[in-house]
Order: sequence, then structure tokens, then C-alpha cells
Amino acid sequence: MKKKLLSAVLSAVMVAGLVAGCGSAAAPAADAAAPAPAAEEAAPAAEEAPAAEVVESAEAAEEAVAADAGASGDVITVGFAQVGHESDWRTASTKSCQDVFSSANGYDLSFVDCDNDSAAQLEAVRGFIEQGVDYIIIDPIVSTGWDTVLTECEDAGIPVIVIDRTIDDSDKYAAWVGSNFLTEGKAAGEWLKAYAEKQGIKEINALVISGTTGASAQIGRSDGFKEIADREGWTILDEQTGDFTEEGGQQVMESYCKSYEGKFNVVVCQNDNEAFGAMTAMDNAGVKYGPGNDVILISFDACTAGLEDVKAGKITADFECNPLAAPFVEEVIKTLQSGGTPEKEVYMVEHWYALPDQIVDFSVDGEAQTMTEVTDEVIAAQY
Ligand code: GYE
Repeated sequence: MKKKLLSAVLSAVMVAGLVAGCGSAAAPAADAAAPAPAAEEAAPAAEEAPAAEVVESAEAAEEAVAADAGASGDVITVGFAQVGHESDWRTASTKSCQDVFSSANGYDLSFVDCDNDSAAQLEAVRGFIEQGVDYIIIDPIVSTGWDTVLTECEDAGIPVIVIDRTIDDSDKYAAWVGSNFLTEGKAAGEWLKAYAEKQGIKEINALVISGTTGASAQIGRSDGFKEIADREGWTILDEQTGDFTEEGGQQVMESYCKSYEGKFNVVVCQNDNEAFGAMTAMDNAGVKYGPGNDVILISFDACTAGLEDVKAGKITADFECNPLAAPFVEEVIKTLQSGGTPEKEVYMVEHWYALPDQIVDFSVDGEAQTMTEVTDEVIAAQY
């Protein structure tokens, strides 16, 4: 199959998917209730609406692509150097990519789980160059140390698409699709200010369990929260990494419970898995957390299990990070396939979650935010 035709059929598949209302991965762009981070988010499928007229159904189009790709052998090869398997968020991200870059959709995906090891990730990318794949997707474990290997990709003529975390020391990639982590961190801080005011809490003494040190998700969430803390004169008693894992969250919280016994009233976990571990540690130490208790527990990601803990009155507020970025990465690939220039940055749409009593009005950088109440329906629709 000619690449342009393949691209057109894939567009049709995506449009058909949207029209049929299936595939929550494609849905964020159409979400009008989205808070601030959506500013530059893309609406990839909508632009190509006419293509929907030529397909009867998403299934028929997928079959056509699969049959044709199989017949001509003109499959698009993609290498994906994934961070690892540390969290529920990561599992959803991996699944999103495997679903989109499937053989049924005309792709041959080489997937490498880099197990949170930056050296292994560089090696994986170099392996993809050796294989001569058509495209390389990187979710950078840390945000620096990339220029040399990206130059090697460029020299080999292989476009790189960065997903989720950012690369901050090189611009030798075609596009990035991900989240505004700084906005997430600021949102958590601004929410806390408004909520503490409502509760009449005068003093904030916070403990932060951060994500993998040097990951842009960690840097953005730390900086964003700290900016509000500094402005408000709050005390951040400590910030130690839990590496975005449940085990890490538990270990750090165990040591915090000993070192800061009776001294903290806020715990900020930079992802839900760390919060799960922190809750185990606080349970064991007899520390009460969640709405109406001594400790306000803030988390990020808002995965299904995280939202269940919000609903159960354990996590006080959860700031979403949307992992279903693969359809937008595919749009980038389709644009490149047809000789176009993709948007350099595509932001995912995200929501801030709490129960009604914890929903308060706040703004981020002057922009009013909308919070979403956690209901059973919301949980059922979550990743
Ligand atoms: O928050 C965490 C994961 O990079 C945004 O990595 C991602 C983070 C996510 O392990 O759960």
C-alpha cells in the first residue's frame, strides 16, 4: 500500500472511532469541560472529518488496513522505548501504545520496557536505529542526556516522537505529546490554598514524596507546588523520592512518620502508586488522613484505583495526568507519512478530582479551574 493511502485509511479509522464514540483515548480533545492544560491540545481527528464518509465502520477500515498492509508488506515499523512498569499510569500508557500501534492497524511495534534505567533506554534507542525502524517513540526517564543519541537518530533519518515526559536538552525530535506537569503541581498548590482557607487551616506543614528524580513529571510537579508554597509561606518539611512506586511511597512515608511524628498536616504524593504505599505506612503508624482527618492527602495521576480512594474518603484530591496519548502520537506519524510538519507540542486534557465537600474554586495562573466530582460513573470511565 502507498503510504498516503495507508494514512488516509488510518485517519478514517480514527474518525470512525470518534464518531462511534469508542476509544476514550481519542476523546480528550473533544472534552469541553477541560481545565487549563488543554490550551494547546490537538483535535487531530476532527480536521479530517471528510475521510469518515468513505468508511462504513471502524472495523471495516481496520480490516482493510490489515489486509493491505499484510499483502504489500508495507508495514510501518515503530520502536518504543518505554520508561518501565512502575505504576498504573505506566500500564495504561503501554496499553494505549500497544493498542494503537498494533499489527491490525498496520504497524510493527518493537517495545522495550527500560525498567527505569536511563542507560538501558539509550541502548534501546540505539537498537532501534540498528534495526532501521521508521519511527522511534521515547518516553524519557529523565529529561537530560539526550542530545547525542537524538543526533544519531537524526543522522539515520529516523524521526523521533517524544511521549509523556519531556526532553529538555535537545530539540532534535519531531514532536512531543504529553502533559503540563508544572500546571499539575500549581493546581495542587492552588487547590490546597483554597481548601485550607475553607477549612480554617492557618498553617501548612507539608511532606512531599516526589517521583523519579530528574523526570520532567517530578520536576514540574515539585516546582509547581513549591511556587505556591513559597508564595503562601507554607513549610515543606521534606521532599524525598519514592520513584513513582508503591514500595517507594511506603518506605519514604515510614521514615517520615518517624521523623515528623505529629508535625505534618499535608502529604503530597507525586503519583497514586506512591499514595497507596504512603497510606499503608500511615495506617501502620496510626496517622489518620483524608477529608475530615488530621492529614490532607494529595495525589497525582487519578488512575481508577486512585479515584476509588478519593471516593472512599482517603485521598483528599487527585490531579489527573492522562496516559492515553498514543492516538495523538499516531496523528504525528500520519502527518510525517504524508510529508507534513506536525505540531511540535501537543498537550493532553486533564481533570482535577475530589468529593463535593473538597471541591473549591481556584485559579491557576489567573485561569479559573473546574473540578470534577468523583462518582461511580467517573471511576468506571477512568483508565
Ligand atoms: O505520573 C507516574 C509514572 O511520567 C507522567 O510516571 C508520568 C508519571 C506518572 O510512573 O505514575
